[in-house]
Amino acid sequence: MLNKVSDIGNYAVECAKNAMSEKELDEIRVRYLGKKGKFTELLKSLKNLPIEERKTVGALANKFKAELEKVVSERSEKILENDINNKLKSEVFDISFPGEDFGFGTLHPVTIVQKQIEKIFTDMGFMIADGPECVTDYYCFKALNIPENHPARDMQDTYYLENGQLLRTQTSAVQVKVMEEHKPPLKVIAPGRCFRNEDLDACHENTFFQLEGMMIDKGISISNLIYFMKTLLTKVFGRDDIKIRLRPGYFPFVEPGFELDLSCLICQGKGCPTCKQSGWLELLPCGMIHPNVLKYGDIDPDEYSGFAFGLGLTRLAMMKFGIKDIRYLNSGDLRVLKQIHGE
Ligand code: FA5
Repeated sequence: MLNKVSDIGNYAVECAKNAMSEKELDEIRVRYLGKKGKFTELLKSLKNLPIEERKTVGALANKFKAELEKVVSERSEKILENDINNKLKSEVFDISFPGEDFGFGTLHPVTIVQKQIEKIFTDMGFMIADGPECVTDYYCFKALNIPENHPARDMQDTYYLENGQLLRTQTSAVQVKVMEEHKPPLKVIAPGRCFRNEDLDACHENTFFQLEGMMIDKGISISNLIYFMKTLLTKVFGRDDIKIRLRPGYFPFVEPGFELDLSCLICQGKGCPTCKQSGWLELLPCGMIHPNVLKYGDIDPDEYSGFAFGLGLTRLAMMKFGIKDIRYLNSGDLRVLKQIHGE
């Protein structure tokens, strides 16, 4: 009986030592150590042996059982280690391989031009003001010398809100607010989004950007206005051969008022859908601030004068980047927007 136990034990231990996989080890576990395994059966059959033999055979069987358990557990660890090493060897990790493309974004064309103009004006000592997009009638119209029922209100189709306010139709809505908070000498620009209930076409959107500018001090004249407008356009386009025309323009908040048009850079002034075949694009209305507006801002018009302008920022971005239709800019179509980069 002792020989039988030794043979089974040695064979089982040898099998466990040579097992090549977890599956093979499991089979050995079940065959020798399981509920119906050979060692379990052997220990059960001890009761049929004489007492002396029962002790020696039992001790030997328990010794092999313990040894087998130990060998199975050690072999299991070794098999796991081999598996990991083999996997590491087969999975080559190339640290020079290019990473995954996360698709970095770019600045929106209007933002690119806005930042450029902010730099131009802050370099000349202007500050940047910010105003809300929802404003009261007072700041958007009344304080700009446009009383209720004034026909000039029809020039801009306004979105009115249920709370009695409105979506600003022009960045000029910041003018009097700034005058209330800062006193001359005053040099300020205020870029921002405007809203008008427009019929859309290649150069009209219902949501677009303007950039307001204002300078108030003693003795400010039209010469100052023309100097800053010229500097603005020359620096934005990086050349001084841009063709412009200045003509009288009516805005109740300036006197005199001008329309500054840009020769269309899409068709070089020949006429195209972007400029409605006229060869010119309305871009930069401006003028000398009306004395009534200064009074609304609590600034004495007998002591101070100033100029103001309302640049069509979205249209300027179109001209700078050769974008033929304004509707591309709000379309969210990344195929269009990704083609445009800043300097
Ligand atoms: C105004 O909004 C005046 N507040 C400008 C101003 C400011 C005049 C200070 C005098 C002194 P206008 O409605 O013309 O003016 O708009 C100014 C510019 O905004 C236009 O020349 C044009 O370039 C741009 N613009 C106006 N409406 C739209 C629109 N629907 N879509 C895109 N750009 C527009």
